[in-house]
Amino acid sequence: AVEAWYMDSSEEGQRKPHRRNPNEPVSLDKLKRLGVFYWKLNADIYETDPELERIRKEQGYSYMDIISIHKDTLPNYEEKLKMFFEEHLHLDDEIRYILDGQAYFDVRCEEERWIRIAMKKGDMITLPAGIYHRFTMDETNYTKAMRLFVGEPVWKAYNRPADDFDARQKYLATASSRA
Ligand code: KMT
Ligand code: NI
Repeated sequence: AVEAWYMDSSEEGQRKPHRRNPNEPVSLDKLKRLGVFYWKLNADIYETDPELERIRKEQGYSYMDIISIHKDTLPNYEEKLKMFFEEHLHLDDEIRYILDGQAYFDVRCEEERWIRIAMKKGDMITLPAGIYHRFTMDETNYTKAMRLFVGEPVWKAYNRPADDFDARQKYLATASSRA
């Protein structure tokens, strides 16, 4: 399964793991209660994978594209990474499937602590609409990810504070009912 942990409080070096000492792991169950869902797939066969097909059908993930994040492949690399690492939310779910390489997704828990989720090849995750989160490369500086979306994609990110959106209020209401 995917590994997640509460982050330490240091702001230095976003690509470092930032584990606490001792490490404070976060379970998949805890992630579920925050509305974060996880699947493990075989990324070697993503082009023909019936399991991926099934998830896409069930969840209505009609749209998909593939983004390769590396300084030589992504236009405006540094600028984009800076944007991705700003704490933000979206009005729709953010669905990512790591096809190669690795990276971190950080999500805020209900107590405002950062949880770091170490995403590796074969890991697929959905972050619910309205959850505050951010993204960073790790020290390997390479990842290739499938981006999925229900219907026409909307990539717009709202940096914190963005508490007045319906999506945020709905998220807070459902997260507290799951707790
Ligand atoms: C986002 O909105 O946080 C992102 O799109 C992260 C980069 S996609 C691997
Ligand atoms: Ni995002």
